[in-house]
Amino acid sequence: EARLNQWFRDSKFGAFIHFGAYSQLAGKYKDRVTPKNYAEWIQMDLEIPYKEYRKEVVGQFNPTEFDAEEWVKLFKATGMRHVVITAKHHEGFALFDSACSDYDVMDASPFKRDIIKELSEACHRHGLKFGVYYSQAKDWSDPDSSSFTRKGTLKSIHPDLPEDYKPDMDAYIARKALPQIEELLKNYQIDLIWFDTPRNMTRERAVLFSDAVRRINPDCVINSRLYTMAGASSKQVITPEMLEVFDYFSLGDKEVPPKKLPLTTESPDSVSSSYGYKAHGEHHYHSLQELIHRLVHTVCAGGSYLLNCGPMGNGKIDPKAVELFSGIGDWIRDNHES
Ligand code: JFZ
Repeated sequence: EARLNQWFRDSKFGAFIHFGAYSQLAGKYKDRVTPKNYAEWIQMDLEIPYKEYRKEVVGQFNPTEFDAEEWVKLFKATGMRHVVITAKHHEGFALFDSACSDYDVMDASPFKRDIIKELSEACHRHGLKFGVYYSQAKDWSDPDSSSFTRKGTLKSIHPDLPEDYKPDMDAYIARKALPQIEELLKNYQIDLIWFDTPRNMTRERAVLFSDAVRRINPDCVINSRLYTMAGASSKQVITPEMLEVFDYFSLGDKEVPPKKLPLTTESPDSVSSSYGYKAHGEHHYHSLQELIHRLVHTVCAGGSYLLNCGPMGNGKIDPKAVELFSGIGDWIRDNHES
């Protein structure tokens, strides 16, 4: 019997894309290099105030060489069958045309092209399934989101707030996260939604999202990070109530799906030590051999492998990532029995 997520279980190999205003910084902002691995975390790790980031980074986001056709041809040649792109990462800037927030590609950046529209259409034209990553709890542009975990960061990123400001996560969800999920599901053909880092997500909050997704698009696949990082951490257990909410588990980086899980499992990974494009500071690419090993390891354990590349600020995928993707595609073709 075919299940809701049959296509996903058959896919086994997808492209993950971390693309946002941070991509153009590549790990460095005004001579300051991000101290951590992930280049997409630069605003938080360097504590760049929201107003400054909006003006200096989002206001400069102009990936004029972005070509959805070219990306999709590379993903197909790599042997990938689905694509998941960051529609909104923790920085809060949306790569699609959003009516409920002006912190989006149409209103806050000079680019003014709907990246989610162009990429989703190119994917469907070429027979690839299309999914969006959406950071439902963390949003550094919104003081009410569940973002400011490190002491002092609410104050440094939003300096105009009163000293005793108390974030109201439900207000953020009602005002932005939930309406944007509804917009994405209504305005684009979305096969999968990849929630992430569910800080302070309660069951009630998670159900708001899953109900909205199911109402608009009953067949959409939903990942476990809507509600829990169980699976990503071996210490957490999976309870039956979690199973109602989503369809599959996103495991931690480099993990093999545990055999006992009843659900479809997936391992996100990146071609390098960062998800967002990085050219400064601590950074290394994995070898082709290592990536093929991880792909085989994950798929042979029954899971799906979601391999990330972070396109550059101009919209091109960097040559090293292209080389690694192409190498994987060659390896799959060489080993395919037809
Ligand atoms: C999260 C994000 O914070 C990060 O920027 C990126 O989008 C990544 C795919 O997801 O980071 C995580 C979350 C969980 C693990 C690793 C990175 N984990 O459990 O191993």
